[in-house]
Amino acid sequence: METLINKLKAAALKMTLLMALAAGAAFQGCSGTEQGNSKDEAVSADAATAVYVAPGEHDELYSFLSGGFNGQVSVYGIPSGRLLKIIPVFTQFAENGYGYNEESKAMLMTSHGFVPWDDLHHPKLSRADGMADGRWLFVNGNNTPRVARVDLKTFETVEIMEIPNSAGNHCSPYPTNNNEYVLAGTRFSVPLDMKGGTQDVSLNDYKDKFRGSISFIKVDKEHGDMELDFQILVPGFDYDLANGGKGPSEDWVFFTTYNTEKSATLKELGASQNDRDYLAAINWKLAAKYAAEGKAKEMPANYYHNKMDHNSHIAKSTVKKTVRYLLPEDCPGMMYLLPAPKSPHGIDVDPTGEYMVVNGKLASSLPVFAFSKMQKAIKNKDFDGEVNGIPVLKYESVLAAEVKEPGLGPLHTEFDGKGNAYSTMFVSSEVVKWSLKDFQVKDRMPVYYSPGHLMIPGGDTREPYGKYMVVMNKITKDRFLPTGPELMHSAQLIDISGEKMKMLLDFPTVAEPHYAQGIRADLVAPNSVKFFKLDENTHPEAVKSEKDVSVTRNGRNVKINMTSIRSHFTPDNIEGVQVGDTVLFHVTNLEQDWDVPHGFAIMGANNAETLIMPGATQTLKWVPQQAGIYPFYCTDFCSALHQEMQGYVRVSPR
Ligand code: CUK
Ligand code: CUA
Repeated sequence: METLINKLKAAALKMTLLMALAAGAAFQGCSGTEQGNSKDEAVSADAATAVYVAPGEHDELYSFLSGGFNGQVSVYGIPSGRLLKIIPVFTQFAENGYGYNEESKAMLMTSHGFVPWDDLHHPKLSRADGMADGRWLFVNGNNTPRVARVDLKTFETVEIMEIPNSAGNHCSPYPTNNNEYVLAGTRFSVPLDMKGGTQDVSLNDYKDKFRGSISFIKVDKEHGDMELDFQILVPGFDYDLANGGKGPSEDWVFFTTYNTEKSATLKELGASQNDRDYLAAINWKLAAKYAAEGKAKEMPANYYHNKMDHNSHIAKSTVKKTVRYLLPEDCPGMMYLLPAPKSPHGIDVDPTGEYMVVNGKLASSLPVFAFSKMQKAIKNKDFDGEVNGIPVLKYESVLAAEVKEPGLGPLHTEFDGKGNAYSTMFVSSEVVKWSLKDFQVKDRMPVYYSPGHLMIPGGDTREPYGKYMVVMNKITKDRFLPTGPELMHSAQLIDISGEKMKMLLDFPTVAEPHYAQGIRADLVAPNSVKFFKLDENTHPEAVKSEKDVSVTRNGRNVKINMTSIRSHFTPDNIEGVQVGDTVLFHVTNLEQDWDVPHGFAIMGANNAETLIMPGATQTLKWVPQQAGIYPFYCTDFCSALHQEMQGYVRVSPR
């Protein structure tokens, strides 16, 4: 009887959670905050001082927030919340011509053609010895599976690699503790027969013919260049999120999974078939060993790898035609499944590497697995069946503890390095602080509203910087002045240095942030490039002196190799262009000084504008349609004579 009541209670709670998750915003009332009452009693009295960075002063930390469906990364100073830069990654960006000028277009090429949009969720800083090293930022493109690398010397996207055998590159990218690999897992499983090519497979064959993939991307130690080494073709679940181990667990990476029923429709999520899904544990070091020892086979593939050259600043695409793969059933000891609450979201490993927190968004408790127990269970073969030859470990044998009543809808957890964990509760709209010592809840802080990820700078590393926490909310309601039907997305800064959390600041974000990374400013700022050296510019169309400029015709193509320097273009009067010519303006910015880009824009061009960094060369392509005089000008205010930085092209009838 007792158990029946408990079961009913559990079922009722699950329904409430499901309804709440589905209702989303409508459920906000449960945060206990009246809508429209944006004054928050939890705001610390000294909040203003804590976030005040005086004019001319610099922030203590950089934070890199994903832009979600705008395909960009935005950079904020912490604690001020000041927006410092927007870095376009999977999107064209008019501000600096990325994806518009001829040099950068190849960055956005894929096997599906030019795809200048993606859904960017997870920035991850490169690592050295388990700590963020401030060299590169890896990010995922969810929609057309891609992994990109941003160079933090220039804050530019320098590499984008498409991921084959993937659809919805969500549990991605995860650098191992010394960037040995960046791992990328597919969300949707895909039809695979290991022969490659497009497959016309019925969705009725989902169970038998679909598989997921975990990609192992090698990273060059010195330059960061990526290379897809091999993939593990895993059972056909949906893979949601991942995180790597540390210390004792550093050879492992963990993935949350759902749809372990392997069904092509999730419509019956409420009437769940399986009560549990899995946490997949993969020994990446062993996988690399298997691959190196010849266990990996090769299959046809078709994916683009785009790189921006350091010196010419020209992006080039290489099309790759094969990929190596491992099957877990052939690789004993490489992969295990740990039973997890149904449809878990984030998986987060604590700084010591002992605890794996599974954020079961539908569960009423937060299970914490112990790595030492996992190892013991593997050793003792404490198995509870298998899936596709992969052993399933017994829940009780790997469980360290369940955090009781943490809140509703746990999504993500980070750590402060002082023995505490902080979890976001999407439904009850709060951050909950709990202890890794006794697994008891210690504090709660309402946030506005429905938090997704949270980020403590270094909170995913060996040694977090446990002073601040940034919480990224899914819904903004009432925090800022209204801006039409859609409000700015929002993040909140919370002081976590004391026993109680203190609310410090709201700041609007550029589109929807999912995850973020934070790092001490002194690990990035000193390496920031001030300008590109003109004598290292290897662009084939660069002109390094005004006396070398030229206008050359070759059939219907006209090439204009020109220069810009405060405050003129050379040449600035251009004749000899005819209607229908393909005109390439190769503009070299001769400046050798910090922060002196020049813009170049010409009337009527559809890729109308670009911005050329000092020392670099960029190309704008133009096919004039009408005869006439076309002014061009510099778009970036560069000196008192900026307005005079202009010229004309005469386009004659043909
Ligand atoms: S996900 Cu968005 S809140 Cu794509 Cu990391 Cu969890
Ligand atoms: Cu150059 Cu304005």
